[in-house]
Amino acid sequence: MKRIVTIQDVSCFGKCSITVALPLISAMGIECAIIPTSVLSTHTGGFTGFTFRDLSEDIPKISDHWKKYNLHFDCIYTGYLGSHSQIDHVLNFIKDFKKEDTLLFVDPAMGDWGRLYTGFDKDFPSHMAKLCAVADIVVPNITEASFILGEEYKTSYDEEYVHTLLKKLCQNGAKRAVISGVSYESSTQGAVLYDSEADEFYSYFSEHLPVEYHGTGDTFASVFAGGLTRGMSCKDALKLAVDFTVDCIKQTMAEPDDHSYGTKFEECIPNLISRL
Ligand code: PXL
Repeated sequence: MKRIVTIQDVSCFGKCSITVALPLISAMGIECAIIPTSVLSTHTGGFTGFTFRDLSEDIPKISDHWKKYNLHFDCIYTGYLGSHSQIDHVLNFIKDFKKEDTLLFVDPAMGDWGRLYTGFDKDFPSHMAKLCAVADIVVPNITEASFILGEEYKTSYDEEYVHTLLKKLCQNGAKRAVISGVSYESSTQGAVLYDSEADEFYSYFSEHLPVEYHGTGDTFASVFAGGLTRGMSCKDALKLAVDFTVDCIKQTMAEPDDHSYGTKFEECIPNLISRL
């Protein structure tokens, strides 16, 4: 059985980060260990007055304990990290636990719609860039890619802009880069991949739905990381992750209650399993 450790926050209500990654990765038949980096009462989008408990100090302690048991991970998947020091702790964890056969999958979750999420200062992206530099695969959205690279954020762009961002993400050190939430025309949205070793691009698009729900980036990243860890090709894993994310969005749209804090991904899990 394959094993992933995911390192990101616990948002107690709101469906993102660990509360999305853990059920999806488990459903994909992969053991999922976790390192919670902070505990928030809700995620930071659409809620005010949320609590934030920083668990940075626990990261090296958990790591030291695990070293005694020689734990092996097929994939280290990092997501939202709430402070500069958490990034430093994660870099140390990687030194100790990334082996030759460990995939380092980095989702630099820190912003969307051209803005950083509440709580991040302007220096945070350059710190996150250090983690992206050591990744086997890095999966930002357009906002995150532009912040990491210090490039202009554009709401309307063409393939050349996206390809340039992808190449620059690999020049920063990542072996492969994927940008999610790419939309060249209003009716389609998807993800674009660049593999620096093969010098090859691949894109996969699905429908662009006129809604925004929290946690869709985490849904995409969890299924993509899961697919790669199961040994799927990068293209197949990317396709699965895009299709599943769209499936979750459609499922959420189908019921008219206000559910913008997260998607109804749970109801789509049987569809995910049927495609493995
Ligand atoms: O989905 C990304 C995410 C993860 N964790 C926290 C967040 C967000 C996005 O807003 O606030 C705490």
